[in-house]
Amino acid sequence: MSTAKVSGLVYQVRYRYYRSCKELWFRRKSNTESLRCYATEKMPNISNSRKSTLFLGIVGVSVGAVIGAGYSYFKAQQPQKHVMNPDTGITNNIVQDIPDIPISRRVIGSMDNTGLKLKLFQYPTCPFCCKVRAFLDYFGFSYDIIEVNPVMRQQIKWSQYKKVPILLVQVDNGYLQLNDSSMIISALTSYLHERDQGLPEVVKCYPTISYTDDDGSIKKEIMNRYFLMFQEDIPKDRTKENILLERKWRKWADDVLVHMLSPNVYRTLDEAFQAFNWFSEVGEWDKHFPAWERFMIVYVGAVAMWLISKRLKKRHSLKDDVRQSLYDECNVWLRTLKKQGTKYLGGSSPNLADLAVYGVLSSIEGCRAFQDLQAHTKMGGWYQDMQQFVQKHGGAMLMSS
Ligand SMILES: N[C@@H](CCC(=O)N[C@@H](CS)C(=O)NCC(=O)O)C(=O)O
Repeated sequence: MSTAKVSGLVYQVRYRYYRSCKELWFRRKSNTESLRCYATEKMPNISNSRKSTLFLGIVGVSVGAVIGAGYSYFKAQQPQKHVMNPDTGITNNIVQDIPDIPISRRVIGSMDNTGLKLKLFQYPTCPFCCKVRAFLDYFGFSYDIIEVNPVMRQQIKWSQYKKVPILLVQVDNGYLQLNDSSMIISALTSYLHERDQGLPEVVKCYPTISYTDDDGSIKKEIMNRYFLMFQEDIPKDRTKENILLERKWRKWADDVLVHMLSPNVYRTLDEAFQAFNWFSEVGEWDKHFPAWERFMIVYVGAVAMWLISKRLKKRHSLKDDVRQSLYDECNVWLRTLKKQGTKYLGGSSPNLADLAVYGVLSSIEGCRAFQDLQAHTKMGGWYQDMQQFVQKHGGAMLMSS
């Protein structure tokens, strides 16, 4: 890669990184409102020296108040402290000591010519994991799957990041750890377009930062996770507009559509048990976990999720009839496609937003909520076409380009 290309990329990354940081900075309210000035109408009759002491005192207090107010105002305008997370920050997060965890399943993409050795730690029906699998399958990657026990999570004990999906990419000195579904998808897509850089270089474009939230808690955020990193020009088959649109709807899948799922899937205890039994079936939990563990996951998981889903319904302001909220959001998606006049958001073939929406919905495919969705909306036709595309590795031509 030429120096010009590298500096172009570095500039883009810096620009996007600082811009994203800026969005995270929270400003505290100014407390200058609390300052008031009081004046007495008439000075009491007191001696000159006492008068000058009083005068000096008043001047001192006023100057102090002005400086204090100025300082508070200045501080209030400053961004909250944010720090690069040393574990998953700008330097690649390489893990060396991964215990020997048995692989649950191996997926072979016959056209995969990347040479990447990928391990996906997942729950089979987690919407974020389904999104990553939809992406990997569509583009025809080969990868190993490791099923994680969702209650004990012993398969990811080695990781500081405690959510799934986690993708490990084998590198010379260990494994490069990629956390977060959207970051995984953006990094791998960028890599497919710019292979001469190497994945570790691409991953540097997605640093993690920590920041203090309004409530004082420490939060972490992966920068640029919806951004594709092209070194110079955008690819010939893309326009700036469709890149922006794709990004917008990828975010929608994570921020809106995903929140429709739990209240619908765990709407009643009966539906929650039915859902967990389906999870057990697709994840082949009978093969990967001992019977007592499976029994515990299904029973503890179903009751816990049924209870939690009530809170999630409130938190995300779903309607009393939660199904209606799910139908409404899917209709928003269908109307967008109709307005654009194309079968997929990507045009005649899917883009990353189509894959995200499909991936999220595929996580509830065996649940009653999904049957109801098909019966009450026109989502079924689009979904089945997407499924064909993904299962037939419709995007694998990018492997050969
Ligand atoms: N932003 C993350 C969210 C991942 C996430 O929340 N995963 C859930 C499973 S669906 C999780 O692992 N939760 C923690 C847990 O199960 O203990 C992503 O897109 O990958």
